Amino acid sequence: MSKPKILVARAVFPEVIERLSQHFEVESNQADETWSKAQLTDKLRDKVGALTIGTDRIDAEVLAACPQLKICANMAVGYNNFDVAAMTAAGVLGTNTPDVLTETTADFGFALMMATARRMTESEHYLRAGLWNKWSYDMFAGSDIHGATLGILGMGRIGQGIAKRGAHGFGMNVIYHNRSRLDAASEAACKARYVSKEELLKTADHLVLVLPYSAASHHAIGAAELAQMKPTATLVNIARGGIVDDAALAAALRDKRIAAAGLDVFEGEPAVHPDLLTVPNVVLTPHIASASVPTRLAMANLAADNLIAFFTQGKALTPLNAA
Ligand code: 8YV
Repeated sequence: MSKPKILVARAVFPEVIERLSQHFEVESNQADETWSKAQLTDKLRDKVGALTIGTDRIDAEVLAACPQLKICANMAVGYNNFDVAAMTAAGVLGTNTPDVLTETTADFGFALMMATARRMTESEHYLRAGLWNKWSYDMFAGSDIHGATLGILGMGRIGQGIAKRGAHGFGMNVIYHNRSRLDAASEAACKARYVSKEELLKTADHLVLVLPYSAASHHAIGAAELAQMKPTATLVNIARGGIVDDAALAAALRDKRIAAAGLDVFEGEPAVHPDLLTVPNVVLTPHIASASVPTRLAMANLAADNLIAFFTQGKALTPLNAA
């Protein structure tokens, strides 16, 4: 019997391709070519499954052209690249990779917050440029992490991971806002207090964004929200581009309406708003919050396991819809 045909849309660990090849006829993209939506659609046309990443858009148009498709396994916890309603209507299952990246991503969110507050990128550029010829008392003086108020917008698994690091490791006062309030035990574990979005913006010394992207969270932080923050505050976005209005943020950073920002995700990435590249008080990283070797391997394996379980046992491990 011939094996089911799947597409692995982006380059991935060779051992994962090898595992998948035991179960499937795999078309892969180990050269990591950038495919247009039309090219992706064309490659998916004769496939029953796909391993995708956050930039592979699966919507009604793609689904209509690929009637054999049964499952798309995203190698990401976020899945705003999937039109889940259209997938359900087309009978296509979506899966993501929760849990395996929580701690690694929380580590990175915390690291980015610290680098932002303590001006690490800015000061390294200064040193590398050969500008350091004497020490001064206020040279790159930033703000403290320990004892400060940590605000978290979006209190899912990763948000709670960051809250725990702040509360237990650094004695931070943790406040959060979320679509729904956590239960008392989860709040206690994070030592976190639920507040309104307005109070969060006004009170946080360091505000970390960890909410999923949707039409409702588009530009959740724009000029009006930035205006409510303390002039000494920092903002960190490890969630998704589009949650922050990057043009408004660049203007706020330039005018010192907030002290600094740390950004791992961008509107329209891999393009970065040109104004963000010219302001010094921002730490910029290329969407790497989950990028430790063990975690990326675990994500790829979980995506592969979803495909294997779906075709061998009729049930995926981490489904997003009931298709
Ligand atoms: C992914 C991410 O690496 O999991 C997510 O939602 O943003 C990252 O961990 C990226 O989206 C590639 O799929």
